[in-house]
Amino acid sequence: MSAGVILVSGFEPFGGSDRNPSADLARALAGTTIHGVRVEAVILPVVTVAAGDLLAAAIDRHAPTAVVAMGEDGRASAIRVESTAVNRREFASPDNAGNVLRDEPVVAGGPASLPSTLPTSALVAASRAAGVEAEESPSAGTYLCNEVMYRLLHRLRGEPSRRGGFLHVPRLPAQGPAPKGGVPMPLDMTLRGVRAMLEALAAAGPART
Ligand code: PCA
Repeated sequence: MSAGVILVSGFEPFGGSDRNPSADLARALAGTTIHGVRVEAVILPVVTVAAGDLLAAAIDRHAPTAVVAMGEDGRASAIRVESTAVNRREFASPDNAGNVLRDEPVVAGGPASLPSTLPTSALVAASRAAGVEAEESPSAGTYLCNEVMYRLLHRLRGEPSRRGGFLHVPRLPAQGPAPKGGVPMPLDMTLRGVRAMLEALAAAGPART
C-alpha cells in the first residue's frame, strides 16, 4: 500500500528577480521518495487568485496527505516555518499580473486567521539537526505567500487527516544582496533543511483525526 503523497509548491520569480529559490526547491524535490512517501510538486504564478486555484487543482489531482507550500522571503536569514495565515490582502507591490490589492480578504467571510496544521516545532528541530538554521515565524505577510497559505488551510478545513502549511526560504546568493536583515542561503543548504523537514513529516505519519 502506498504511504501517501506530500505535495510541495514553489513560486515563480517576482519583484524583478529572475530566480525564486522556492521553485528550484520544488523542482529538486519533485518525484523523490521520502520514507516511502512520494513527493509531487507544482510551481505557482505570483498572481492573486490564480496561485491558490492552481494549488487547489494540484491537491485534487494528487490527493496528498500533506501539503508544504514554499516561497521566498528576501529578509529571511533562516528557513521560516509559518504558524499562521491571515485573511487579508495588503500588497506593498504589484503581483506579476499588475494587481495591487489593499484591505481585502483572501476568502470573503472566512475566519480572520487559520493555523498551520504542520508539526511546526518538529520541522524546525529537524532542519536544525541537519545543520540548517530554521525558526518558527508568526506571520507569512499579506502578499501572495500568505494568500496561498490561507487558501490551502481553508481548502483543508474539515479534513484533519491532511496537514498543510508554509515555509519561507531565504534568497539565493545569485540573486544579489538581500534586503535589510536577509542573509542569502545556497540552494543545496536550503534543500538539505527542507528535505529534513519532509523526512520528519513523513515519519510523523498522517495527522490524528
Ligand atoms: N514570496 C512572496 C510571493 C512569492 C514568493 O516567493 C511572498 O512572500 O508573499
